[in-house]
Amino acid sequence: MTRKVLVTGLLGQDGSNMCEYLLSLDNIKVFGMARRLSNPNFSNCDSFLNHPDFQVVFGDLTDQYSLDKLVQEIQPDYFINFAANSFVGISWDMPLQVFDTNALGVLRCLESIKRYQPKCRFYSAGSSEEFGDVVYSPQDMSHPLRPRSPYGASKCAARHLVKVYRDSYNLYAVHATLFNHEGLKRGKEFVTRKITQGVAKVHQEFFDAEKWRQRKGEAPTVTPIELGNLEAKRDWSDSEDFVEGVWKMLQMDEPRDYLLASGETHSIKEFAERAFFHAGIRKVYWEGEGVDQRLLFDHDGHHQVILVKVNPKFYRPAEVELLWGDPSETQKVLDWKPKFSFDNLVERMVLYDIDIRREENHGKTLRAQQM
Ligand code: G4F
Repeated sequence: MTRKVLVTGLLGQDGSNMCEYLLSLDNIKVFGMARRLSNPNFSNCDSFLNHPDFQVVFGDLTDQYSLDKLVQEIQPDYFINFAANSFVGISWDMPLQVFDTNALGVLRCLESIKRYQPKCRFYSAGSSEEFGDVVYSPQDMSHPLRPRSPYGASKCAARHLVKVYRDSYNLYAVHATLFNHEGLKRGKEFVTRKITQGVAKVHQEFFDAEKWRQRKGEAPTVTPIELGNLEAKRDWSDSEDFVEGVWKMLQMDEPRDYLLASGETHSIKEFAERAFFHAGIRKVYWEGEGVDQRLLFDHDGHHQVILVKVNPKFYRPAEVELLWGDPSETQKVLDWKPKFSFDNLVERMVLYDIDIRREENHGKTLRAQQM
């Protein structure tokens, strides 16, 4: 029998990866929900937009009516909520919008399911930001909730609401605490993509043959990547691994909460070093302290090239300094194992961004030749 799955957050990284994954399975009809924007960007959905078992639907987590209508019309067997305002940094600037989408949005989904499709299995995307100011490492499912941002608080509220609805109405509702997860569709406002796009730019500047010839004996001019807190540590995985884990959660007999993580933690500095490494820029070193820290490369043994520097405008009002998850219990229960390591992830993202830049540049050169 064909199962119907409603996936929200279609245009984002996780929503589109989830749709792609589900469409690789048999007997599943996927409804991808997007907001009605004046200029929506469907580029993350290129690979499946025309799939016969896929349909775009429009709705908004801040509009109960739109959710009710979709649930009544589709009668989904599964409702996977990946829609959110997912950028922690912006949550201090628009806390009400973030709370409305991330917390009340989950409440609206639960209400629609309770009223119109109580047999539907619901997934709510939780976050390691719920742990915030951590008291032990690695963090497991029992770690207390100590959010540090309006975003983290909104995810804690969603977590409580899922449990309340599960207990009160016997809904199959799951909230999973997902640690950081990245990939080729990651938005450029997040630190990993900002770094890999920045590295690709530096790579191009370094190896641009034209410029190189003109600069005999000089250090190449490159655009340093400007970052905030370099010491923060994150537990990074690949979103493609996580969507598979999420689907497994919804196949279990009983609903409960879960935690997905890699089980490793790395600093922003380490991410940047590995990213330059995979771009072939290897003998790099850090100099300075605090806001004066810089990642450097010695060109020809004596010209210092700045690759990364600190810009305090990227500091947050309150920081989560360390996230490091313990996925062992979830891995065992779900029989789930990630395919990508930290280093695979960095390498994939960097090489992908280098390729994109090459293609863009090739396009520019062709256009210039045609003029
Ligand atoms: O990449 P980030 O913006 O991700 P963050 O805040 O950890 O949140 C991500 O993971 C959460 C799960 O833990 C998700 F719930 C959430 O939706 C999102 O996917 O920042 C990572 C770290 C922070 O400590 C930040 O202060 O990088 C630090 N950082 C340093 N410089 C920077 C920058 N972050 C950004 N975005 N830009 C910078 O220039």
